[in-house]
Amino acid sequence: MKMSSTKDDIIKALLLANGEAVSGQQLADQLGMSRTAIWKHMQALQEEGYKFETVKKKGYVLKSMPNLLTAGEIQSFLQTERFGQQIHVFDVVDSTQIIAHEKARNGAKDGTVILAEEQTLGRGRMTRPWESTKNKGVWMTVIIRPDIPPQMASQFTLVAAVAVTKAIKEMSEKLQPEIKWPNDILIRGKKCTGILTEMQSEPDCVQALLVGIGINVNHIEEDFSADIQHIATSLAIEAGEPISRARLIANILHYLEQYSDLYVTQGFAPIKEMWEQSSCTIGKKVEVTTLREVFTGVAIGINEDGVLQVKLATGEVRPIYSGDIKIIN
Ligand code: BT5
Repeated sequence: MKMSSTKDDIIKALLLANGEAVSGQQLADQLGMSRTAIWKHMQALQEEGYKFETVKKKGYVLKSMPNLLTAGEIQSFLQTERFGQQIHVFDVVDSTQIIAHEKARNGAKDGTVILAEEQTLGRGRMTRPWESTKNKGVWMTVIIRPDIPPQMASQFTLVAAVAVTKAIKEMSEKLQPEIKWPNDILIRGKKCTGILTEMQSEPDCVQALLVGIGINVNHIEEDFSADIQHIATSLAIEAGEPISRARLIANILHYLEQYSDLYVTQGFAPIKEMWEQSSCTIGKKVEVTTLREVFTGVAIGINEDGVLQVKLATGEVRPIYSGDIKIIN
């Protein structure tokens, strides 16, 4: 992991000071340690690429940060009660889903976040690979412990899609994300986000949901492999400017907490409405690929369980529980 929590707390305090100097003594009092200990942490932070100005008799002002994710920076933007109170940031992992499964089994709290700068075995649905370029994206798993039966878990993908769409929209007016059923977020027809929900459960109750969110944030086109260049895009490409990953993550956690709670207390109806408003699927002719067959029809909506309804030429309406769709027009 990249940072100890004391260093995170120092960065958070300096960020919250908004350009004003914070003295070594203030930091020492706030964190319950000696000024010498604070000074040592400041040295270590400088070695990691943080730049400070020292204002005489006043203290430290944070001038710039390395372009790396830190729990402290994310937490300085957080407006949540539970989500993101615990954030673990790794340099390289196989998959944040694997780490999250381990942490969940060991009792990680509701809203714990696992983030990595790079994944070597990032995964999509049905063990498809998920390309996770170093330092460019948000590769994150959120451990959620909702009080729901296992059959309500799959709707969490849609809850997360609504939360991420809302958070992305707030990063720049130029970003107009749309949801493609069930788990893709597209901008101008190209995929910028994929969501993967996994679960640990007893027969009648969910122990933990592992909501994996992969977002291409600051990629330029060459950062994508030839395999996906024609289907993938990043927020920076679409907005025409770099996007702060830390702000985006804090924003996502805000809406994810809010909409998870909404779903648990009020059921799927309010989520369904928001999902349909952001969807680019409804009313479109689609080609549906399930494990068993491929067919075309018109996507007419999702039902109260989040199951896609596709109307065939014969007039029959078929429920699609899982699978992939391609929008034809
Ligand atoms: C998804 O699967 O879209 C779910 C992706 C979830 C990734 C997150 S990252 C954090 C967490 N840790 C993980 O290991 N996973 C989660 P699916 O609908 O099956 O789409 C997979 C397909 O998307 C691949 O077959 C490629 O065609 C395409 N793809 C792969 N990497 C991509 C990328 N970076 N951007 C856009 N498309 C990509």
